[in-house]
Amino acid sequence: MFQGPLQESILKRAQERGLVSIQVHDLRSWTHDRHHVVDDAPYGGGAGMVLKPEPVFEAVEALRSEESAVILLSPQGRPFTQRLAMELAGLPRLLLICGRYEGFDDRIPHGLGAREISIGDYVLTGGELPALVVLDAVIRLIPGVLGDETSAATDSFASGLIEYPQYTRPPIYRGMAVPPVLLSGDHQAIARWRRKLALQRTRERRPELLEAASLTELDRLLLNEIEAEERGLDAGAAGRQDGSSEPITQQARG
Ligand code: JFE
Repeated sequence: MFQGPLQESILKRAQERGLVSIQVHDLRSWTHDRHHVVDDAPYGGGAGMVLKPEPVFEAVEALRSEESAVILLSPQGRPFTQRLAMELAGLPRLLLICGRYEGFDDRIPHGLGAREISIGDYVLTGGELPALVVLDAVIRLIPGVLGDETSAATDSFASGLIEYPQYTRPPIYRGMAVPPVLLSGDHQAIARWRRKLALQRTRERRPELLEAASLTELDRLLLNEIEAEERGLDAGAAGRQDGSSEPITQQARG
């Protein structure tokens, strides 16, 4: 499950450049029985099996150093966010524990002082894919991993809003036009349009982000324009003052 994602593209290059070092271990190496059993039935009954504490404690004790932050991937964890990715990117060493079955003995996170992290409110079959998601989000924040031209500081969520829509050539594709303001060369008008679209999309798709964002005077003005357009007041005109256009054919908005 790990070799594919870790041996491709940016994560591969980051390792080759010595910017990060990743070791994958098999929990079964820390069992003592003939069949390398790492699961057992839950106390109290119920369906499914649970990850046993002994192999996990022995593995973590063998692998952790003073500087290791121990992380357990779990649907019951704290939400993984860009903020948490940035925090983890500042730590010297992470030890990610991936379970299987229907969960793990709760003495594992407690006894190891592990931070339980969830990558989202859906249930996967194990912690491997969540661990890869965390690795990917964290590693790309390590200085030198992305090209110098790319700044993780300008990513979605860095501003607290989701990003404005982007376009590339051709200017018209299958009847869908690139908003003319982007071809105008008017950098101030482009910046205003982008900010407005970021606000509009955030309002439509992630209103809770808009509540938490710190908005400028211009943002309030742009939101007023968006709300006026939505109410159908001044229909058309308000939307075109900023250089956006009516679509040639139906075009998804925001
Ligand atoms: C494991 C499973 C039913 C676990 C622990 C280990 N965000 C996120 N979704 N799914 C996971 C994380 C995840 C992480 C580790 C995992 C799922 N499972 C399956 C099934 C209850 C569970 O509670 C086993």
